[in-house]
Order: sequence, then C-alpha cells, then structure tokens
Amino acid sequence: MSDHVGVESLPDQLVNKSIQQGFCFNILCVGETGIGKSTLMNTLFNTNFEDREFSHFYSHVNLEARTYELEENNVRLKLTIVSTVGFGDQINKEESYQPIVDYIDAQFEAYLQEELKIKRCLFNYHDSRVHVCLYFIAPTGHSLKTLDLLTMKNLDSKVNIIPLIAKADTISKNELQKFKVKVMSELVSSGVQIYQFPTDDETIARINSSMNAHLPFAVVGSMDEVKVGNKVVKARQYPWGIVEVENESHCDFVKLREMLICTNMEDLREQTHTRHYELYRRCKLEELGFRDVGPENKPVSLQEIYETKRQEFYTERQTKEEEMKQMFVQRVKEKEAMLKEAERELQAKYEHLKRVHQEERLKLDEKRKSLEDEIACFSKKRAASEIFQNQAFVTGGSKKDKDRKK
Ligand SMILES: Nc1nc2c(ncn2[C@@H]2O[C@H](COP(=O)(O)OP(=O)(O)OP(=O)(O)O)[C@@H](O)[C@H]2O)c(=O)[nH]1
Ligand SMILES: *[C@@H]1O[C@H](CO)[C@@H](O)[C@H](O)[C@H]1NC(C)=O
Ligand SMILES: *[C@@H]1O[C@H](CO)[C@@H](O)[C@H](O)[C@H]1NC(C)=O
Ligand SMILES: *[C@@H]1O[C@H](CO)[C@@H](O)[C@H](O)[C@H]1NC(C)=O
Ligand SMILES: [Mg+2]
Repeated sequence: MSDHVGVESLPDQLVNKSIQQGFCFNILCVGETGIGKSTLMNTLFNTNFEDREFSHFYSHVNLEARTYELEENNVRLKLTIVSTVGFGDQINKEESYQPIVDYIDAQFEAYLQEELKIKRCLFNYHDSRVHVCLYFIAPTGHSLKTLDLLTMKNLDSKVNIIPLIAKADTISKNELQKFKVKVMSELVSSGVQIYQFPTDDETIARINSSMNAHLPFAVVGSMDEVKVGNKVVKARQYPWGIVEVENESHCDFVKLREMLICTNMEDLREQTHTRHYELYRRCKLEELGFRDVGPENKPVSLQEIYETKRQEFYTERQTKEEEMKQMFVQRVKEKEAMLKEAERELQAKYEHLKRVHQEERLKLDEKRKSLEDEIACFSKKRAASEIFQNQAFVTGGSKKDKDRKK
C-alpha cells in the first residue's frame, strides 16, 4: 500500500480489546496432601491466597476451585486455582484419578453446552476449562509411584501436564539430577504425554527445547523473606544455609514462572481449546451420532443427520413395540395354558371327590338297609312276644298280674 490506510493498528486494536476483556487462566494442582501446592501458588503469583490446610482423612478425592482477580499494570487476570484434596490418602488408591477426570470433563461439558445453545454467550462466558495441570511429584529420589503414572496417564489426553518435583530443597543436587532422568524415562516408557513447550518458531526453538530438557522442574516454594547480602529474597532458611526460591542455581522456580506465565500462557490456553477440548467435543458429538461425512465420503448436513437419527429412532421404536407385543401375546398364551392346567387339575380333584362321596353314600345306604332289616326283625319279635304275653294273661291271670299290667 502506497498510502497510509491504518491496517497497521490492527495489533493495537487486538491488544486494547484483550486488555479491556481481561484474561482468564485456570490451573489444576494435583499432588498429595501437604506436598506444597498452596505454597507454590502463593509464591508464583506473589500473593497470599487465603487458604486452609487439609487433613489426611478424606475417604474420597475432592477438588476445590477458587477464583481470584489479579491485576498488574492494568492487565486483569481472572485466575482459578483448582487443588486436589485428599489425593493419595485413601488405602485403596485405584479411584483417586477419577474425580479429577470427572472435573476436567465437567468443565468441557459446560463449555460445549454453552456452544450448543441457541443464544450463546461465549464472549463473556467464564471459561473454567483447565489450561494446565501441575503435577507435584514427591521428592523421593527413587522413582514414580503407580498412582502418579496412573493419574498422569488418565489425564494426558485431557489437559496439558507439567510435572514438577516438589520440595526440591529436600533432595541433594546429584540425586535430583538422577531423579529427573529417571522420572522422564519412566514417563516415556509408560507412554505419558506431557506438555511440550512449543518449538515451531526457529528463533526461539532453541530456548524452548532447552526448557523441555529441564523437565520435570524441581521447585521450591516459600513466602518467607530472608535478607541475603543487601537484598531481601524469598527463601527457605535452614541451620546450614538458605535456599533462594528465585535463584536458578538453587531450583527451577524461575524457569517454571517464565514458561508458565510469561511466555506460554497463551499457548497453554490455545492447546486446551484446539487439542483437548476439540477431542472431547468430537467424541461427545460422535457419541450423539453426528458426523461430517456420510458413507460415500459426501458431506452430510445437520438436517440430514437429524432426519436419519429420527428415522432410526422411529424404526427402533417400532421394532421394540413389535417385540413387546409378541412378548405380551406369548405371556398371555403361557398364562392361559397355566389356567387350563389348573382347571384340569381341579376337575380331576372334583371327580375324585364325587366318586368318594358316592361310595360313601352307597356304604351308608347299605348300612341303613341292614339297620331297617334289623328293626323290622325286632318289630316282628316284639309283636310275637306281645301275642305270647296276652295269651298268658287270658289263661292264668292273677290279681297281681292285673295290677302289673295296669
Ligand atoms: N521443604 C519444603 N517445604 C515446603 C515447600 N513448599 C511447602 N512446604 C511446606 O510444606 C507444608 C505444606 O505446604 P502446603 O503448601 O500447605 O501444602 P498443600 O499441598 O497445599 O497442602 P494441602 O492443601 O493441605 O493438601 C508447609 O509446612 C510448607 O511450609 C518446599 O518447597 N520445600
Ligand atoms: C489502544 O489504547 C491506547 C491507550 O489506552 C490508545 O492510545 C490507542 O489509541 C488505542 N489503540 C487502538 C487501535 O484503539
Ligand atoms: C517458547 O515458545 C513460546 C511460544 O511459541 C514463545 O513465545 C517463547 O518466546 C519461546 N521461548 C522462550 C524462552 O520462552
Ligand atoms: C544464587 O546462588 C549462588 C550460590 O548460592 C550465588 O553465588 C549467586 O550469587 C546467587 N545468584 C543470585 C542472582 O542471587
Ligand atoms: Mg493447600
């Protein structure tokens, strides 16, 4: 362009807009109780986030999210720190990572729901998707625990993981170097994908790849101020010396702050949106039956998908209905057969009873007849005896007999 048009102000416009809007960044701290999560967050942002200690006696892992508004030179940052509570404290640790996975998925789901709304509000939506997961490894100097590997393996497709060796002041320099190598080789052999600082820009590739070589960062956290020489620094003081948090020959705290906040925050946000969220969204939509191309690699519209889905649904419902009808008929038939069987049994019982009854009656009749015969026989005998008595009276009746007769 030969004359000034004003295209050059585009970056300024973007900057001004971003500043107006403010930024949002969400950190997830995963690590055992008391490993130094809160202290490191305080040290990183040079703020005393009011926080409490958690006990070791939770039966489940919980996640606690807190949002803070920070400001530096008119740039506002809406920072959310999510911390695991009770991680690694259960006897059975098998389900420790599930609440973390669920939390990350829930944030993706909330964003997806907002996207799918008819009246979307993505412009001032409070994005709660986790941009980075700081994984605190205990400074054992030995090796990773199964819990560490399992958790990172389950999170690596959902979030950018930066592994940290916590409380790095409690491990000697030689051991730390060996431990770092060990941790990295274990992560590689377990196939855990950790976040790689971008190296696609040639001029900075060297620095970023050298940073990648420092992973996992060995960090020390402290809000205590100690006077060293003629300046006051954040440090941990021990009887034998002082560990300066911000001295690169003491720990990797500065490297972490540099990479996390100063240079790669935007990349972490971008990766979250374009890689992790995209993966979640794709799986979710495919689960619902959406797809971009049909059977013959032809693009399919939403309308078509909707129609096919509806058709499928109706067909399925019809077959279900038919099945249910069949089942009903079958049931009725079975019931009928059962009823018939019962009726037959009753009938048989009835016949049997009738027969028994008849037999009884016959027996009774016979008895009656014999009784009647007996009575008849008895009557005859009586009649005969009376006649005999009368004759006796006529022939020789005394006065005494007459009285008795009376
Ligand atoms: N040696 C050493 N101690 C540390 C470091 N960071 C924190 N601590 C100490 O570890 C203890 C626990 O620190 P917190 O930051 O409360 O740990 P946390 O992980 O937030 O603990 P919960 O939130 O209760 O699970 C405190 O006494 C800290 O002073 C460190 O880098 N080195
Ligand atoms: C951006 O803001 C600065 C100061 O607030 C102002 O001077 C400048 O003109 C703005 N630029 C654009 C392109 O809006
Ligand atoms: C690392 O990569 C980021 C993003 O590409 C870049 O902005 C930064 O300058 C690079 N180097 C260092 C040392 O941060
Ligand atoms: C870092 O610590 C080393 C050794 O303790 C010391 O010599 C050096 O001056 C410190 N550097 C800074 C920048 O304070
Ligand atoms: Mg804490």
